[in-house]
Amino acid sequence: MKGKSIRLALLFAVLIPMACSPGIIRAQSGPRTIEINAKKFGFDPADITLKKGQPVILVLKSSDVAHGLRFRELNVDLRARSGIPAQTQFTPEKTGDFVGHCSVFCGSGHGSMKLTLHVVD
Ligand SMILES: [Cu+2]
Repeated sequence: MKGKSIRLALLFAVLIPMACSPGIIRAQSGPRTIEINAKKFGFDPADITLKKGQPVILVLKSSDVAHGLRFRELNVDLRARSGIPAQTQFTPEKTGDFVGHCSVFCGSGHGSMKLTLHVVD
């Protein structure tokens, strides 16, 4: 019984600091997941900085109608509907700014829906 409590205490002593340091968890748990919320007529966030060579999972969510997010240069095209997110994993291989646009016509402001990925070294 006592041994079990000590093991539990040790487990928490390791897990709690890990849970409080997102940097450590990110480094150990594979791709970084980024949630993007789309609604008429914009993306939140509208700017995301990525590291070249670091795999990411982009999750697109819509809170109103169907929206898309396409980066031609990166071969990324997501389409989400309200309540039905879409996701993709990719690894940016070159630095630069990449502008993505909504790829599903969603109304009068559709053409102004942009999201910029800044890929840095
Ligand atoms: Cu649109």
